[in-house]
Amino acid sequence: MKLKGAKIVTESLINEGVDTVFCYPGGAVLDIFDELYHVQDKIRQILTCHEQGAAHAADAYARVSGKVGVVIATSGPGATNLVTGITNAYMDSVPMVAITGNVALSLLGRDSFQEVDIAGVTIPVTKHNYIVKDVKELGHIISDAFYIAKSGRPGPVLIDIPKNIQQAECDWEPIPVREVVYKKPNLNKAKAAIDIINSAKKPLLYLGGGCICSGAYQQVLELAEKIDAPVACSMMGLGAFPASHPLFLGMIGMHGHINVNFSVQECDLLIALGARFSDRVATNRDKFVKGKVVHIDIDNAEINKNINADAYILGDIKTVLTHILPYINESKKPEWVGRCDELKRTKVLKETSHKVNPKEILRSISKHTPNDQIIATDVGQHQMWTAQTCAFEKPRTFITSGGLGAMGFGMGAAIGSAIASSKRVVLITGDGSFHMNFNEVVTAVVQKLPIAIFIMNNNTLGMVRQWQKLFYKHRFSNTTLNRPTNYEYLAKAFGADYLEINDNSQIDEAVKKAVNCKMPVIVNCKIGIDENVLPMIPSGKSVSDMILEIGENNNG
Ligand SMILES: Cc1ncc(C[n+]2csc(CCOP(=O)(O)OP(=O)(O)O)c2C)c(N)n1
Repeated sequence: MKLKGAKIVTESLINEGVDTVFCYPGGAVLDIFDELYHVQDKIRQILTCHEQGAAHAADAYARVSGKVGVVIATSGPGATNLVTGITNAYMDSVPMVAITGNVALSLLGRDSFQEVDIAGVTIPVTKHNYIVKDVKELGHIISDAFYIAKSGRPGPVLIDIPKNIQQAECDWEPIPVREVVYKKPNLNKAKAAIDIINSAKKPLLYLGGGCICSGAYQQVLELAEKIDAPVACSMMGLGAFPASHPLFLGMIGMHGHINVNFSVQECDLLIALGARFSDRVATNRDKFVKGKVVHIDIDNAEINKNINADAYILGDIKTVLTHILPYINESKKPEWVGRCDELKRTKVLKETSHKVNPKEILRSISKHTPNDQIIATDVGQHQMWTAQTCAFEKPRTFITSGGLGAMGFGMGAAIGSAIASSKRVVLITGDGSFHMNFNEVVTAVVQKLPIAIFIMNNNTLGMVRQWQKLFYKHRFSNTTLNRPTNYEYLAKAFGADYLEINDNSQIDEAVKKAVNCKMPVIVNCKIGIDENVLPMIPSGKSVSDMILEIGENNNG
């Protein structure tokens, strides 16, 4: 059948199983939006306040649902506003398709109104991108884009569609959706890794986000229990293993639990699964691990990139584990497990009490929510407290900006999470981060999304203040906020509810109310300006340099 390019876009999206898009219109995508108008019953369309919010929402939608997130924006500023969101998805390996309009082909390259070479801009932060130059290619490009976004190591793909291509007509037939099929690992090549695993006396699993996007929970659990290996997660891996399981140790890395980083020092084998040894985990690459390393990952480029592997297997974690598990010998290691337990019991951070203790709020949230509660965060201290304190029992429940660390991720992420799950979502944000994206509270109100927004309001850009204390002798350059924002008025102005926590004694009641909200509610948590995130291994340093307390008046 003969269709307009813009109609090919909507038909192809429907054909790919897309039921939700996050979007913002403009001149260069009017044709596509006109077609979206006709398919409102098939594709839910979430109009955000800013394209960045739309991109973060599409990203979180993908993380929660396991599907490809879709965002649509206009040319020029619409397209450039997507860049942070696209980069965020790229850094955290999230499948996303971003569709942008552009000026007509005849106007490209002439500095036309709202013309930006968005394909050029996003080359380093997309898995692949396209400028559609012929309407006959459009259907295949969309089909390829979805396949590329979700196959191998997932990531974002951008399709830039000039206006005349949206208006041109050509024949279109639905293209069968290509499912991702993973190759079985070559067992001969995997033998070295299997032998090392079978001979380890003190193995430790290090789980990354790859375990979550692969859906390998059952296999990871089986491996851990079969070889009696305690389990550490990177921030991106939280939720890949139930936090209540006796073998679970906690989070690894710069702000990881003390015991976990000590266990890594003592293990004779670290089995990294879908994890990439980022500099937030291997803060000092030379001293990070003394034992052997077996690395299993889907991305060849990750092998020996940051940490050398004694053996590796390339492939999707679930597929690889399914095939190698029969060759892994069952073995009990009570001494090693006991040692890790002892570290877990004894290497505990001393917590001092505060008027409003942010960790107390997070513990209360854990207590009053189901074990599949989705918690999204922004970026800063509040993010690390959440990662350290909340017990993530299920995969796809901790939605956070890992690799990019993008303040402003939170509100969009909470919206995408709520829409993907049709459930109540908790957002933990900071006063700095919230000011970057609170416009999207309006989107949440319009969509009637039950999102409990906890602002850890410390009147500062807390994480940066902490670095200024430690490394810049308490010179607080541009981090103390003193903003007069009245969060109650702000909530009311946008149509959201409002609660306040001024004292630890108010925590439980406020949390209970907030996590039962039916509409967005802002909870203003007035925590102290000098709360710190500890422990901390400074960049480039190792476990022996771990900081366990920070004096407030010691001039750094
Ligand atoms: C877009 C962006 N700009 C700057 C930073 C640098 N940065 C990292 S954490 C942080 C402070 C965050 O402050 P806030 O959101 O109030 O959270 P807190 O650390 O106080 O919990 C800043 C400025 C960033 N990560 N992202």
